[in-house]
Amino acid sequence: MLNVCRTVCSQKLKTIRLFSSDTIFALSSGHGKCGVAVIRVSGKNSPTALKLLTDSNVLPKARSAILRRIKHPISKETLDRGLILWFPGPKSFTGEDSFELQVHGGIAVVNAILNALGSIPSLRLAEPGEFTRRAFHNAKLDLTEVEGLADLLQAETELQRRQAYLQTEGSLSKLYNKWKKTLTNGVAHVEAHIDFGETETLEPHLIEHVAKDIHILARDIEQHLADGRKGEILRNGVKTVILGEPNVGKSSLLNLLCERPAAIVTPIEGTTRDVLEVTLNIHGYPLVLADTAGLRSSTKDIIEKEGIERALKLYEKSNLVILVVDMEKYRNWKRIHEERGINKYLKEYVDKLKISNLIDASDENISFTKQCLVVFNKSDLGQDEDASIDEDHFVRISCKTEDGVAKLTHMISQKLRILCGEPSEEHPSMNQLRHRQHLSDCLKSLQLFLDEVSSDDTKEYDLVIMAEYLRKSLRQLGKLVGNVTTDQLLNVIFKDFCIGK
Ligand SMILES: Nc1nc2c(ncn2[C@@H]2O[C@H](COP(=O)(O)OP(=O)(O)O)[C@@H](O)[C@H]2O)c(=O)[nH]1
Ligand SMILES: [Mg+2]
Repeated sequence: MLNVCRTVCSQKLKTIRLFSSDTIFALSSGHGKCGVAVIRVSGKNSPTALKLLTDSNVLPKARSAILRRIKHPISKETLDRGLILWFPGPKSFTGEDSFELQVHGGIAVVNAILNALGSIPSLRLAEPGEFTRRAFHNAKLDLTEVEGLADLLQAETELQRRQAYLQTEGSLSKLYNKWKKTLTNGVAHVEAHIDFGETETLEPHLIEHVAKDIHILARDIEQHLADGRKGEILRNGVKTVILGEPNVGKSSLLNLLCERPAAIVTPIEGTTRDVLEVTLNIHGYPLVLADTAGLRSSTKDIIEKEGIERALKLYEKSNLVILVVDMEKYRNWKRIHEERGINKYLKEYVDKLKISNLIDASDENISFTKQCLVVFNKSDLGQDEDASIDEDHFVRISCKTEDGVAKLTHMISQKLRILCGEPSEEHPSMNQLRHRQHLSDCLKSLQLFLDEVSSDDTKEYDLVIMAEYLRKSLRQLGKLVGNVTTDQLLNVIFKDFCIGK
């Protein structure tokens, strides 16, 4: 379809008056058959294009849906009847004059209208993300809002949608712009000091006042950075690895949670070698769940050894571990070691699996170095009265009878809430490495500024250097919201958009 349009675009019909340039159009709804398709046009020749398509000299009422026949600009043939929405700039998504057509979603209908638009000189098919890029250049959105919009289009779960929506609505933007304002104030005051010195026109102790504001700002940024990467984890999905020795039911558990036989299950040890990943939506949180090879050191099989290495690598990078234990084996161990508790068993277990650093345990207490749930599987194979299993992070299940699975899902969702948090407007979380880098650099310069303030007992500050530290911090915030950008950065951000957005 797009090829057809490109061809028509390149063969601009000379019979119609040539427009200056750069009005773009695209199908903004998804490709393929659908009930209604939305076609968007933006740029200074939108009014002319709209008049040509409706075969009228009058533009419709702004921002109202109006039913019209849509005609080919040259042949005047009616192509379809649909709703027209006219958005004169700057009150439009892009900030430019633009309009949208809601037409029947058949492939031929959409093709005919795109071809009709392509036949109008100076109109061309939009590049991916070009509408949003124009909105950014016309200051309709800042960079964090653009990123929020990209995430909104990619969001697969409810909580991802909520986080992206709040960001599109400016939750991060408001926070970062508030910080920018404080910094701009600080820079202005320090520069005034450089220009005028401590004259009567300047407030006494100005630098101390600026330092107080910067101190609060540095603390706020520090707190924002120390959020356990909640926003990033929610955006990317919670990386969860199922670990345990062979044959404990790891693959059975993955199949049960994703409700399909994704992994091969057999009684043969070493069945799973490759890492098998599935993406799940648990109570609105995204879970990237990986089944792995059973961990054992006895194998001579080089393929299984490679699988074990991959499992251990994944363990290092994971946000959440689901440690699977065979209930039968634990019961047998308990019969021999009556005096020893469950913590001892788990400590021996992780030592054997060569993931000792997962657990800190004494007889009474157990703690985990990363978020972890311990699943005692195969509960169907025998009765047991070991009450110590029913703790916060232990759960007894049977993949065979599905007993305990609802409880496990509930416990997983609690872990997901801890890892991702709840997106909120008041305390938005950053969710991209880019944000983290700019904020860390901003904080470094703020700390240098504060070091200058505290290092000089005589209060004879080097104001030139101090102003430069603040300007550097300000530049980082500018990069964050997009006042200071490069084409390279913009290309990276806009590459994730589709045509029509
Ligand atoms: N009785 C019983 N058998 C199970 C249970 N879960 C898994 N199994 C069996 O244990 C064997 C190993 O299961 P699998 O999921 O391949 O274990 P993995 O090696 O840890 O991935 C298979 O024969 C499964 O049918 C369970 O809850 N109860
Ligand atoms: Mg397996």
